[in-house]
Amino acid sequence: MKTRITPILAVLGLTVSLASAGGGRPAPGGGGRPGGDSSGPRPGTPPTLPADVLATYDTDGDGVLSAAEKTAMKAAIEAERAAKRAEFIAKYDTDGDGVLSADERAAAKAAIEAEKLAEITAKFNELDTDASGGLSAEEWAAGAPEGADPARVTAAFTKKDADADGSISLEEFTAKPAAKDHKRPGPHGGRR
Ligand SMILES: [Ca+2]
Ligand SMILES: [Ca+2]
Ligand SMILES: [Ca+2]
Repeated sequence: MKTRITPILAVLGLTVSLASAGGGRPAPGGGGRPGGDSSGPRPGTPPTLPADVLATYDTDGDGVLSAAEKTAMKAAIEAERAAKRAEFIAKYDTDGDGVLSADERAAAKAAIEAEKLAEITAKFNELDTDASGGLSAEEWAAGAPEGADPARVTAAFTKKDADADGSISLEEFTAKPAAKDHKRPGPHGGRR
């Protein structure tokens, strides 16, 4: 289920970046990992790059990305993002003026939410094998990923079953998980 939602989240992320792109470009090169380059002696397998990425951008085939290859990769990724952004805008730019107005953005968000809800509902119906309109603990467990820790599956069921009637309704199923991580006021203030 996680994997199904991820692409949508990616789109949502795009929405967010669109929102921030309205005023100006997002800070270039910000964030990233502290420490920069991976200087660890790890022959053959750079930890951060999947083989297909390497295959695509390691143009001289020496197995590592040179600075120039990295630059090309960044440019390619940026171009891809721009293309996706353009596609996204084109999709939701209903008045065709080339930009997303607040209304259009809201519509885009609603459409994405609706899509997400439809997907979650489909998943729910898939799990609700007896079509009772609720997920029993058994139905829930049957939908758990193979090899999942039963205790955790049960715990997740209990958590989802907000009214504790032993069945997860569609409403309970689609409800956003309650924010459970209270920020503990740690003794070591915020680090920058
Ligand atoms: Ca528009
Ligand atoms: Ca059921
Ligand atoms: Ca319930």
